[in-house]
Amino acid sequence: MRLNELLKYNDIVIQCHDNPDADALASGYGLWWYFKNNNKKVRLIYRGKNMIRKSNLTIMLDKLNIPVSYEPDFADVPELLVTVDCQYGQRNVTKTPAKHIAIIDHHQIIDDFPEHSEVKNGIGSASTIIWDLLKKEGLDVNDEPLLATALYYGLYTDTNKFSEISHPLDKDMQDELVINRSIIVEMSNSNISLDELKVTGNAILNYEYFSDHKYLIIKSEPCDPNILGVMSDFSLETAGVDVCLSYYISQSEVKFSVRSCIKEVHANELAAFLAKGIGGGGGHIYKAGGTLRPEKLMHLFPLQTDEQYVNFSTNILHERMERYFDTYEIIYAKEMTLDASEMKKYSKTTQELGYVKLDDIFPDNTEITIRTLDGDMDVLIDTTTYLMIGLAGEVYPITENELRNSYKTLDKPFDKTFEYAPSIRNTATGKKKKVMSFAKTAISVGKTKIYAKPLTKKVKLFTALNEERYYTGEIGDYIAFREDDPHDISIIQADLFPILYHEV
Ligand SMILES: [Mn+2]
Repeated sequence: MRLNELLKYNDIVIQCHDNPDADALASGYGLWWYFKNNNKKVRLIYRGKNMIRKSNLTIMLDKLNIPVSYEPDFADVPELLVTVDCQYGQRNVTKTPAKHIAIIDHHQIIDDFPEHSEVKNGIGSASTIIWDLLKKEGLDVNDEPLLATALYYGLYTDTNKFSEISHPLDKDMQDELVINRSIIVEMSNSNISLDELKVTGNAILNYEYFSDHKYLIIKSEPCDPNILGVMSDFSLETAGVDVCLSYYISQSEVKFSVRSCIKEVHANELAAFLAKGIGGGGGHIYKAGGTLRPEKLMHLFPLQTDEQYVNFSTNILHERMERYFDTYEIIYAKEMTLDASEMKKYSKTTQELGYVKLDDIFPDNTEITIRTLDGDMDVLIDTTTYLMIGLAGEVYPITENELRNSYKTLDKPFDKTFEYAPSIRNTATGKKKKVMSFAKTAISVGKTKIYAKPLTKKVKLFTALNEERYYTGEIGDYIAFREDDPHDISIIQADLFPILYHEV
């Protein structure tokens, strides 16, 4: 959806979810600003039983001039109603009748969409979606410093102080916003009330420890989701604790936060596992979080009473935590080899990839950050380093020698579109360039053969080159090693394998 599609309406109401959080307020504010600039009659409201009381939010309303009003008894029927950070008809947003409905949200899709909607599941905050939509209309929110600060705080609070960010668009916004830092500091230091401090203490007191896999489960009363991160960060410092899950169950959702301090467990992967099919989860290697949706849980189990809902949610988290550690096998490629007798021999199929000469983009010796859908990567530019761009937009550095040995390079541009086009930022100056405009085509000519087989169990692979960070292979993906080097083990995605290799 483009925001300008909504300009055909004149009487517009933007509604946050009940008990609005910083992200709902910030994204609503961004949208309000857009309509105001376009001379529309626009109101920003929230409804429900409770007026905003949390100290960080009252500071936010006051210092950032958020033009929101509390309208528990709202009776007008606007021409257009936009719900932000929530979806019309869901139980966390009081129903407001309107002639037309739009929704802008970053939560799991559960219902049919109204005529106008922008719902992006993998994004860290609704603020990011608004920021992106405003950008597409050619607007720069940095022209309005208080708005920029609000959007930043929306993402900050929705991702546990940025620690649970996983989408590159979130990182782009975090980098590009010019904010009032002292207001952010003030808000984030009024985040916990004295009551919540007690909630934190009580939750930690009642931890459950599972010694077989050294993890801790902490159940809290419903609280600000950020407090879950506080609990698990603190508890992870305990000796003998490698992984920590903290969670609460509220009417509208189950929120959880995951921490890991061992290289064999990536918190983001565990979070995705816990929420698979019943919500969403993600973040970073060490810190991650997620949500389970009651509507999704109900598909698995008919939840009639609140007690059933609470018990079922509790059980499913416990059961998945326990099961997680049995779902995979760990391979340390430096010390291990695979049994070739169960594998078939393949050779690489000729294909077109992209390559980029890095010192075409920034001068020799520049430190850069390459941003892709899979994450950020820091690289120091030198005259012999190239970047390869794979079929799915994945990016990896390669030396000039490797490039010459395995590929035939052409002068032809490599023009492909990906969900998120990789970008390169000069780490020191912040100057950003699009990778694709420098990319040319390379044709693979590799003659090396591999042995490969599809995985029947999930694998965590520490390659010989990267002993610190594992690659995950799901069931159906291929595990392979090079005929000329049995320790050069790799994983190839199920959908890419038939494109990249053919049996010999
Ligand atoms: Mn949100």
